[in-house]
Amino acid sequence: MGGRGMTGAALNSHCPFCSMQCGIELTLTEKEPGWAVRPSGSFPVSTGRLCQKGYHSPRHAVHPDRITMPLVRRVIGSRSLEATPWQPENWDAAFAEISDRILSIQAKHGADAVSVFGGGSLTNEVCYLLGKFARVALKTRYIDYNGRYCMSSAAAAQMRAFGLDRGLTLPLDDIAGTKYIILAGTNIAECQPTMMPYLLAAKKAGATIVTIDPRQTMTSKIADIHVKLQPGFDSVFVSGLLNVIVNEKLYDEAYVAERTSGLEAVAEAVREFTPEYVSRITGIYEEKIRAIARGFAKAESGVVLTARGLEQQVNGVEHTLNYINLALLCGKVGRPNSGFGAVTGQANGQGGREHGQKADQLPGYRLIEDPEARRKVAEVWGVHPDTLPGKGVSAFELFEKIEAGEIKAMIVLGSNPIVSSPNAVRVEAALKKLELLVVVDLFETETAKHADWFLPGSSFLEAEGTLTNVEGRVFHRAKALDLPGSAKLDMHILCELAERLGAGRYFKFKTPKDVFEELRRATIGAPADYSGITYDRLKREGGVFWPCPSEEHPGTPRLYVDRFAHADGKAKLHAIKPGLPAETTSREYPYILTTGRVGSQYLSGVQTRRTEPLDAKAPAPVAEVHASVAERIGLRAGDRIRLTTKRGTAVFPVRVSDDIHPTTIFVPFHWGGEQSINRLTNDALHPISRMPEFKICAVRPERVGGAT
Ligand SMILES: Nc1nc2c(c(=O)[nH]1)N[C@H]1C(S)=C(S)[C@@H](COP(=O)(O)OP(=O)(O)OC[C@H]3O[C@@H](n4cnc5c(=O)[nH]c(N)nc54)[C@H](O)[C@@H]3O)O[C@H]1N2
Ligand SMILES: Nc1nc2c(c(=O)[nH]1)N[C@H]1C(S)=C(S)[C@@H](COP(=O)(O)OP(=O)(O)OC[C@H]3O[C@@H](n4cnc5c(=O)[nH]c(N)nc54)[C@H](O)[C@@H]3O)O[C@H]1N2
Ligand code: SF4
Ligand SMILES: [Mo]
Repeated sequence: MGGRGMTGAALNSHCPFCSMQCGIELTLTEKEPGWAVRPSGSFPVSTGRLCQKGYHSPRHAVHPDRITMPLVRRVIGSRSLEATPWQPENWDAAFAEISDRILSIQAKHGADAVSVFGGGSLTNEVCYLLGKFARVALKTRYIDYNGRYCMSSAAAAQMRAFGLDRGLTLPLDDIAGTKYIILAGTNIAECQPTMMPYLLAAKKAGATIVTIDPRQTMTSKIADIHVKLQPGFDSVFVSGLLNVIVNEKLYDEAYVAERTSGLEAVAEAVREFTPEYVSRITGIYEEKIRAIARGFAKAESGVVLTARGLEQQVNGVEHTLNYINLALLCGKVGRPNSGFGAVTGQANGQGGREHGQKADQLPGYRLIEDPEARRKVAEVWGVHPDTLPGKGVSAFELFEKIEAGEIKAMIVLGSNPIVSSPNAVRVEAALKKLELLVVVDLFETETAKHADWFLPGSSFLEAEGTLTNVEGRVFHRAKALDLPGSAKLDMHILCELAERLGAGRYFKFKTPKDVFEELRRATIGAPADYSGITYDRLKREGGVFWPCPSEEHPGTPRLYVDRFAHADGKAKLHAIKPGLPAETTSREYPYILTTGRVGSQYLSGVQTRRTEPLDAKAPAPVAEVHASVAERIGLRAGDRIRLTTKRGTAVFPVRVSDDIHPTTIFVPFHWGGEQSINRLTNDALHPISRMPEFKICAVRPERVGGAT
């Protein structure tokens, strides 16, 4: 542990991985591995539990691979960047040289030639600073972040339906008391494991649980009904449920009349989606459709949760809106033990999308094109509103702009886009075109391999700050360890760089608390109002739900109790016309490739691949295929499978089972290089949310002979 903390003392922190943000208690010890982790008793959300990732979470933070000083590659002559060895450099030289290069690129090509790519694992303070850094220090419109690949379809849908976007409209405690739970495209058992006790408590008290997924997952094991749906058919399936609910007049008439608008259009849109018709095109039995529709509508309380399964599609906003229609028609939003939720993914997937990392956004979920929002935020920042740039483009489109030569430099902080972006070969080629790539990370990631500068940032154990969990609960995470070597806090890297860029007076923050105090002011009266939240309160109360407009305000665990956030106070129902995926199967590419996660790896794998006990459980990606696929391509024991899409090809070990829909092949995405499934995925984007279609593309499987 290298003297980075006090041996024997119990240090409080939070697991850095999923959006549950379980509390951990870290004790440094003399024995290998030098520390011990226990679930912390003081954070109520995780009910004294941790999953495997939480128990092993400190391991990557103290890994010898941590880069602990700035590194540079100055290309000389005709050598390529990748062939040039890293050289250590001191911070002063790093800041001086990086800012010089930024300023000279901007002098030549304009302010927008420099871009920023952020992440959802960062604290609210760093997300806020990153947005301000882009707009005030770099004066560029081009900032976006990895949450675009994550929550953007859910966010667009919730904004449209409710007028506000907070992942869950209800606290987790409400879920434990509900009577009917629909889990669509969400594999909670592997992705938010400590949420399972809430679902199991509900089940024990008599709740019915329905899972909708092309695979029988660990989560579907607790379901009463599993709907094995072909990817892309959620809107069709939900329209079938709505058809039954409308025809049998099962909807909550008083609630729908008083609290929503748009019933007629929805009734009209679902008219043709009779259970017979939906059954014919999805293969789901009519009786199952009727049973779920009746069960959910008649239940005294109910919850619908969605996640990336149906959101990461070019129809992801529409699929989500149809699930929201279901919850609204049955009067299940804004009532006790009821609600809708799009389950947030990353540690700060919620706060990360509220404070200005998004291309069109200012802090507090304000819109950068709204003159009033610009005026308010500019006032807090001490700049003239006219100096703030307009909105930029989404994460993937940043790479398209690099391709087109419009963007010449990028700062990546808290993401590994070469592994996590769709059509990753294209993204890698784009990054190689940059004149300047600066990566702030803990490790030399696949993305950092193409950087001119690597700056060692801070891990979760070293950076104090606030995050906002899956429920919309803001909480405080204390610092547990000192930084390794000469690594710096992310916030200090941004502030010092801003200083060198001539904007130092806007970045006079010493501590995360200083940043939070400004964030509070910048969100006064905003949709995501944090102004009543203070560090003291967070430490005292174990978290506060936003919106929280004053220090006397208790916070808002349950949203929309009296009114929705649209001007008329009503939620909007949306008539959904199911659409096709961007790529449909063909004779050449006869199957659907879908991608996702396994329980022991996390996102681009940078942290968990360096956590031996986790990595040992899933050291490489395995393709899941249905037995009929194996039979068709003549797969034998020990064989591997070659998957080919229009964009690329890769070979994987195979798991054959009947748990997956016969049309579908699943591969997890946590690896880079030859093992990267994102070299095959489609970069088609949703027209509004700009979410890539990670969950559907057309694929050809072929047998690759085994050892024999
Ligand atoms: N272990 C682990 N936990 C994680 C993460 C991780 O990488 N590893 N990542 C975190 C993050 S950032 C996120 S966003 C969340 C993601 O959490 P989830 O969204 O739950 O995870 P995924 O595995 O991407 O997708 C969920 C399910 O969608 C199904 N699916 C695919 N296509 C469709 C479809 O068309 N319709 C429906 N209904 N289902 C479909 C897949 O079979 C899969 O089981 O997890 C968080 N937690
Ligand atoms: N095919 C496919 N692709 C997907 C998805 C999918 O389902 N299928 N899901 C998408 C989703 S939902 C997501 S969220 C993205 C995520 O994709 P990425 O953003 O690439 O995910 P991470 O692996 O979390 O990358 C975070 C990086 O930041 C570093 N890091 C962590 N904490 C800190 C910190 O505090 N400071 C600094 N400076 N660095 C830090 C880590 O070391 C790591 O290198 O992937 C997307 N890609
Ligand atoms: S459930 Fe999520 S936050 Fe909790 S220990 Fe597991 S990965 Fe960490
Ligand atoms: Mo995510």
